[in-house]
Amino acid sequence: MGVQTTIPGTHTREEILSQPRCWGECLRTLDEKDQLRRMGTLWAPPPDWVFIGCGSSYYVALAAAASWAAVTGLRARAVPASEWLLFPNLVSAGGSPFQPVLISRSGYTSEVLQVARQLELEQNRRTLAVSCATHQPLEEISAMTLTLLPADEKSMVMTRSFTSMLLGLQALAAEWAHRQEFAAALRKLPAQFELRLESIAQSLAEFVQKRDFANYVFLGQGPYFGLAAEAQLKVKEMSCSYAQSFHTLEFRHGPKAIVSPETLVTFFLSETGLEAEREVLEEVKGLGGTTLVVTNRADAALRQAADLLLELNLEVEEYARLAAFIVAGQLLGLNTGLKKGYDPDRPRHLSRVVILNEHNSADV
Ligand code: F1P
Repeated sequence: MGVQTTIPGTHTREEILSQPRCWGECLRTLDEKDQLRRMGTLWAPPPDWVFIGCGSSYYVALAAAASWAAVTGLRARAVPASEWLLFPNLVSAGGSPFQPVLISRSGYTSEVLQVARQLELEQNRRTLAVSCATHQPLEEISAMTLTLLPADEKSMVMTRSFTSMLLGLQALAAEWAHRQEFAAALRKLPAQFELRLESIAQSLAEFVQKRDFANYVFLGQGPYFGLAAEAQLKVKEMSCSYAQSFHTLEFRHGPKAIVSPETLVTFFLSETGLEAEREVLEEVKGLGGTTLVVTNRADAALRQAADLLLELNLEVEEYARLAAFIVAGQLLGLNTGLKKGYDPDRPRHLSRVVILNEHNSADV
């Protein structure tokens, strides 16, 4: 066991708190290099978009696909790279033309590279890629790569790479659909969230110090479901706690049996589905659960039902706020891991990239 060289969680904390600055840097770089406009002129937009990744990058794909459909009006879905490899007929059923987008912070993940090679080399399909690294295999295989270098991390777990790749894909959607007002909203987000981040980080740290939980549930609908999935992964990776995610209203259909005061149920509340989601929140509170509510604006009823309320108060449209919402899940994982004596910079059992070799069954 090497000598501990830094305070546990140092890199991860710095990377989480650097996100507003990082987002601004990534978006400015894309604009200065005119990368989005060039990507937008590559080829005619096909009718169906498929976003592909693994782990956190698959959850980027979930949030990016929801954003893509909302911003462009085109069909968009997310698929784990392993599904593409093991069940190709399920994911490309119907044979209609589609645009694959491959998402990988490192550009080295074996399953993503296998899909990229199959699509580009065997099926002669042009792929788009998004990554936080350069001079890596995915960039060499894909027709064009959106590279967000300021977002790369020293840490194992993905935090600013997750939000920056989501923002990069949302900015590409705005470019592709000529949605100038949405493009402008994305560029306003960093400065607005910078003003809120410190108080959110402080509230979460204090809350985690005061309370202990046996398990964690994260709920979200629409584009927030990908964020709920990412939040449960952050808490698992950084604190080795039991965490799950569901579509908010799905929680009623059985999983709510788990609710107790030791269950922390986090709601990523949408604007679009607020009234229906609020009812689940009040039901969980009535069952004795502990609630963490992440919302853009809160009314008296939400304040009443939340054991911890994180109100973002951002002056940008709903889909432009998604990157800011997930930060609460990142900070919950970090603080919980530190409290439990783990080092979030060195999560148990994990590697920064999953490289499969000839002995791994997924190596198809
Ligand atoms: C994907 C990934 C991460 C996970 C861990 C292992 O990496 O599964 O989501 O947190 O770091 O790798 P990448 O393809 O985005 O580089």
